[in-house]
Amino acid sequence: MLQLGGFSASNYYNKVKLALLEKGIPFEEELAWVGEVDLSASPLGKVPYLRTPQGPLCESEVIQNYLERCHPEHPLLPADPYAAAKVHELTTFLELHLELVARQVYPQAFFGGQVSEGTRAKTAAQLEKNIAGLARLTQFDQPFIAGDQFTLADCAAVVHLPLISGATKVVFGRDFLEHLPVRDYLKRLGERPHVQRINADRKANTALMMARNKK
Ligand SMILES: N[C@@H](CCC(=O)N[C@@H](CS)C(=O)NCC(=O)O)C(=O)O
Repeated sequence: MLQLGGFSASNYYNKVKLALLEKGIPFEEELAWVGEVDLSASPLGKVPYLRTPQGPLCESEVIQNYLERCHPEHPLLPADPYAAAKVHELTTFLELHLELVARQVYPQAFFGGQVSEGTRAKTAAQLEKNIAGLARLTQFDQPFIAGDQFTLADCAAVVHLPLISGATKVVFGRDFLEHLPVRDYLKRLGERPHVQRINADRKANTALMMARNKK
């Protein structure tokens, strides 16, 4: 049985958990908080990681690709190579150019910290530019982010976009995604039972994480 390591408040953990659920692959969850991760499974202590019968794997994109190859039934990638590359392009774009940029202000947005004015200004400028770029890749007007099929890019978008909206709202007083139909997209995706499960688990685990951090 596959074991997914990490915790359900993590967006990258949830990206993989959603793919496992949508593909119908049986798995167990191995709770590992930041700072308590088995470094032989994830050398930088990041989550998620996956324990497979052959050994561990880290990096959510790598794990998703492994799952796709091992379980071609219920595919989350189109068969056409170009269409599949467009799915990866969306995920890569979302993570490198939006999520990792917004992450600079998460300490202030979500963890009661403060980031410098320089970091805030740089993050705001980069995000504005990169969100305009995202809007050239997808209009969010199709049922799913890459077209008419639920794909791995939706597993990423549905967990990363709310964080980018939330972080920009708290730190800059404005949701930087508000001019795109992202809310409608997330509402549509939120009708899926597995997305509902991810969100419920995230809320419960976030409460647990907050309680732990207070101790
Ligand atoms: N590129 C990694 C990112 C994973 C990541 O940054 N996870 C966060 C939790 S959302 C984490 O483990 N942070 C702890 C750390 O970086 O030390 C992936 O796709 O799996």
